[in-house]
Amino acid sequence: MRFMGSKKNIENCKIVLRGYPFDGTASFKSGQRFAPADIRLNSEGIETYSPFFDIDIESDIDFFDAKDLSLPFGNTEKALEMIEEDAKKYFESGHILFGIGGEHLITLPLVKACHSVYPDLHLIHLDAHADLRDKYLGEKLSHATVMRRILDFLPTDRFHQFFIRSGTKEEFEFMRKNKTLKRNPENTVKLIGKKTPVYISIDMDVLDPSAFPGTGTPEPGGIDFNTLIDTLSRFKELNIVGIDFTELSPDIDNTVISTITACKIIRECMGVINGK
Ligand SMILES: [Mn+2]
Repeated sequence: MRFMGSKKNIENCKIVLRGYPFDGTASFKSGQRFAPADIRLNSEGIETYSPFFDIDIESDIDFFDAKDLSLPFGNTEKALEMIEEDAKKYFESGHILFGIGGEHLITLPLVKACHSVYPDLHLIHLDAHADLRDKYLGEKLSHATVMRRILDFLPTDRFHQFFIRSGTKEEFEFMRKNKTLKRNPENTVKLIGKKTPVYISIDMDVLDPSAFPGTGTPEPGGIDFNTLIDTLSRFKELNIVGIDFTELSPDIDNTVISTITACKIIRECMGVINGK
């Protein structure tokens, strides 16, 4: 089964998958714009049944494939505006938006749109990189500044980072000062509670490059696949209203292992947000 291309009707589906093929600020290796198409193609290669969550995404999960949003190249601000506007209509209609990047900057308009509908939103951020620079290469809008831009409107006590292992001294000082880097997912779940709306952003380079080489800025010392799934499963009780998956750059890994891993994580994420 291909994830995307389902014939279901959007009105009957709680979850909407949407591709955002944008890599306009990728500063090292790019190609993240090709991820949604490659994920569609390779989702055929995995089972629809998840033994971990005991769900079959074909029969047990109602998700709608809204395909990709066509975005302009060379105009970052315009692309971000379009993503925000597009995402807002799904949040306003009560859907859980599952955004497929694209580079990590797409998370800024997605969280902005989500926050406009859910003002008490919390954000969980899984990544190798802190993404807390104020500017990167002179730019305020970058994959390396995305979380800092989100903190322009989201209070730091509603921001929870996991597995960060790379950043500047200033970024690590920021995380220490504001206590944004968390170690225990269960404590975060207790803190947030079961009713408060939550958005989860997953940068795939959170995985070790040995498990996920197909990404633009690989960072050694990462977690393995099972640790990621185990961590995500702890968030099952939360009221997840949005989730994104970013930074797969399929052409960097011609073994296709990274794309298949992406497909499996997306399937398991459906288990995490199932029924909410
Ligand atoms: Mn990253």
